[in-house]
Amino acid sequence: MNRLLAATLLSLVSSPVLACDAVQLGTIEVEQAWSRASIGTSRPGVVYLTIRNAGTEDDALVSIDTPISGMPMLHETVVTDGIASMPHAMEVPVPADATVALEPGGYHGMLMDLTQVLKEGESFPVTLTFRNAGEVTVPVSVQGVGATDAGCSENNG
Ligand SMILES: [Cu+2]
Repeated sequence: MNRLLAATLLSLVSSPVLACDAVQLGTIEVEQAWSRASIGTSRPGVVYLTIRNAGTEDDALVSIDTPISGMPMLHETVVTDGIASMPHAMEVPVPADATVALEPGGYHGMLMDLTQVLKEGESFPVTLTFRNAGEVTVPVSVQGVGATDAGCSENNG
């Protein structure tokens, strides 16, 4: 797989999906950002991604933003006595020298009030704000309705 430079982000609106490629922000690396196609705009969309903190200081993802949602939020799926709920997460801890995944069944970005239908094969930008590292915008690739991962080949483990 070709790893494209983060500089190609400058053209992310019109470029093909680059979500499998890592985006660097200091010692933070974000990769495999993906979402699912939506039936319409009445139900919230999701964002999943992987964050690596190669640094020696703990950080945290404190908010997400995207033009395709009127109210993007961080959620955590919690199962208590067999019943799943999705409380609002104030932040997602990203400890030093650790990899944290926003993934089905765990932390995720929830995109309330979608402003457009999410179509498979398209992508949209999401801006992540970290407490220490600051902001970075990554392209999120829209997978099929039943997708369970980013559809990237995991060859750089
Ligand atoms: Cu949620």
